[in-house]
This record gives sequence, structure tokens and C-alpha cells, in this order.
Amino acid sequence: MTSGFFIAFEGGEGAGKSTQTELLSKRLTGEGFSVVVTREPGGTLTAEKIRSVLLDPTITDMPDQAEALLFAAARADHAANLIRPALENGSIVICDRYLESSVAYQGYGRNLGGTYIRELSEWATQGLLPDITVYLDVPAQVSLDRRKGTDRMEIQSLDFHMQTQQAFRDLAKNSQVAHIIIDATLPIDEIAQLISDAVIAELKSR
Ligand code: T5A
Repeated sequence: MTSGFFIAFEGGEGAGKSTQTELLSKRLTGEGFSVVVTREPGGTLTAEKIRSVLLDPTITDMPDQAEALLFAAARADHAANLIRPALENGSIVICDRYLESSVAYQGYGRNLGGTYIRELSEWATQGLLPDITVYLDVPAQVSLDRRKGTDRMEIQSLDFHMQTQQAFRDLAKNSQVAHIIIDATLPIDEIAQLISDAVIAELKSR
């Protein structure tokens, strides 16, 4: 059993997840909550080391299966060593990407199978799911225009990113986890207000 509250942010490249996780953290901290901001892949020593392999653009021959297992391995460590302990301490955990990124990118983008990839992550995290997911919906072309770098995932084709975007949209509509769906082409401040209003309402209703 956990006593904190787990918020995941999902969406394509450059959707504004890092921007919005920081803004939500400031707002919730201002309201007096204890907040932990983290990201995937990453968040712990082991998971950050795995991240550097996963995003290394000089690695051009990684099999899709190895990629999927590395994302799941990073998530297993992150869930066990950071997210679950923070929730048990009563904190709000805000995570920039989580399980749905694997379903969208590895399950659909890489065609490894959404159900299989979900089950792999659920096994890796011993069933740790967010209380709520904020999905920032942004067209794939806008994503690519906003991108900052050229990491191993970002350099995939527009088709790949369109497939992941459709998968994210389907997940947001059909998931059993509550989703706040936001048009990520709106101005940054407007998005921040929509998210904090929805999250605070959810926290008050608990
Ligand atoms: N991945 C990840 C998988 O394949 N499987 C998995 O299981 C997981 C967890 C992670 C990569 O790994 C993949 C997905 C990714 O390809 P990353 O660096 O963490 O790599 O990638 P992103 O999460 O995409 O990080 P980005 O920093 O690229 O995107 P963000 O965080 O969504 O966007 P942000 O906030 O940095 O903003 C990007 C730019 O857009 C502007 C910002 O100012 C910034 O310049 N911006 C806006 N501009 C206009 N209007 C708005 N509303 C804007 N919001 C932000």
C-alpha cells in the first residue's frame, strides 16, 4: 500500500513534459505538498546509466528487443528505488514519462506488441501504476520541430513518431488509469493552469 500520489506525464517528443512537470511541481510545492520530480528513462543511478545507453545515437545496431528490455530494466530500478519509497513517505511523485511511453514506442513504434510490452513493465514494476496520467497531445510534426537534440530515439522517422502519437491517443482514451488530456499546442501558461486545476481537484476529491 502507498500513501502518496503518483502523476505520470506522457506524450511525444517536445510535447512540453519537462516544462510542465516543473511548473506543476512549483504549484504543488507552493500549496504545501511534498513533491518529488523524476523522469524516465532515469531517476536513479542505475536507470540514468541505462538511459545513456538507450539514447546514445552512435549505437545503431541495438535490437528492438534489447531496447524494450533496457527500458523495462531502468523502470524496475526506478520504481523500486525511487518512486515506491517516495510514495510510501507520502510524497507526490511527478514522473516525466512512464509505462505508456514503452507501450507507445516499443509496443507500437517498434511493433513489439502493446499488450506484451505493458505486461513486461507491469512485471518489472510489480504492478506500480500512476494514480493519474497527464497526456500532452501534440502533432508528430510539431514534436519534431520542437526537438532539442538528436538522441537515438529522436532521430527515428516521422512515420515512427506518428505511430507512437496514435498509440498515445488510443491509450489516453481507453486506459483504466485516469487521464487528463491536454492540447499541447496551447500556450505554456494556459496548459500549466489546466493541469494544476485538474490535479488539485483530483487531490481534493481523494
Ligand atoms: N522512450 C522513453 C521510449 O522509447 N520508451 C520508454 O519507455 C521511455 C520512458 C526519452 C526518449 O526515450 C523514449 C522517448 C524519448 O524519445 P527524452 O530526452 O526524455 O528522451 O525525451 P522527451 O521526453 O521527448 O524530452 P523532450 O525534452 O524532448 O520533450 P518534453 O520534455 O516533452 O518537452 P520540453 O518541455 O523540454 O519542451 C521542448 C521545447 O518545446 C518548448 C519548450 O520551451 C522547449 O523549447 N515548448 C513549447 N513551445 C510552444 N508551446 C508550448 N506549449 C510548449 N511547451 C514546450
